[in-house]
Amino acid sequence: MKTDTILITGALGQIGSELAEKLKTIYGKNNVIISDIRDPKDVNYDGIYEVIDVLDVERIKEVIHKHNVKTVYHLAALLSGTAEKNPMFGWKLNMDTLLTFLELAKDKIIDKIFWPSSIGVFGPDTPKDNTPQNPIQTPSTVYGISKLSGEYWCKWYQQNHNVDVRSVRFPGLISWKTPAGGGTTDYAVDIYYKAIENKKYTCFLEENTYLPMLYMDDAIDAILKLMATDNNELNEFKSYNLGGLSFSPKELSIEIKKHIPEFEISYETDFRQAIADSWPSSIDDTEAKTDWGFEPKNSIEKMTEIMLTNLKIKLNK
Ligand code: AKB
Repeated sequence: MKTDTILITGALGQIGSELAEKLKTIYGKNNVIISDIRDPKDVNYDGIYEVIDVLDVERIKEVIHKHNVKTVYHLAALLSGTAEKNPMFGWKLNMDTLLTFLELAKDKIIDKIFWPSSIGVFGPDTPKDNTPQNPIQTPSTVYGISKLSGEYWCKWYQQNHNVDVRSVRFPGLISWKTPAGGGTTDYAVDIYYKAIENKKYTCFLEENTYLPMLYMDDAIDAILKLMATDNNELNEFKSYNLGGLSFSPKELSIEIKKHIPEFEISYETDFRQAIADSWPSSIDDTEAKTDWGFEPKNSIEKMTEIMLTNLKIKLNK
């Protein structure tokens, strides 16, 4: 009999590349199938890689059948900046593909789904500080509209078809292994690369724009904890608020200067400033803490030290 396996979509992205390594150590290399749209010859991965265009439902079914996939971490998506520039494709990619996996779970072809939502579900009318789990939500970006609609779809499939789907609202994620791509919070990753390479960085957000952020290890830990929680302990579907950190570009630059005193930051805002202005500054994640033990461990100080140490090695500096 074939063993049940895990499939990660968008696995070569910022979250997927780190999640795959972690899942491999838990479930074994042959039980974690990673997929992305990139040609295998451009992929350096120790394990099973399948090319999947997530809009191709037949190809998804083929891979699921081939490997007896039972759990899917569906990470493929366009982030806020990219979706705003390509709204129809952003909507199609973010919505159609989630519905594909929800349908597969409804039809009992797969058992369980993890799907990330985002702080993008909040909007200009949402309280900005310590944003609660269920405030007014008026997203003003294509990304936010797609994530909020996705949350409602997850809830509908859970209520009407008993689909086991779990979700968190990620804030900006910071990591050194794989660069972020297409988001509004990406400055908080780019800044470290530029600080090491050029000792200066031009930020596309204003100096006092506070946004919620989380170091990647805490994000991966959150995914694993939520997915390991017994279904009976979780009430009706909710995409859990995750906070962790809250800082501005200016605060982050001060932290970097402690390690690289010559580092200089300047500011040239672009369209992403309006997106950031519509999002919360900090998040109330009490429900994630009480329901399944979310416990972020990294401060801005610790994260900066880890980022700079590892990026210096990675960039050979
Ligand atoms: C983005 O900036 O689009 C993402 C997010 C907060 O969901 N990092």
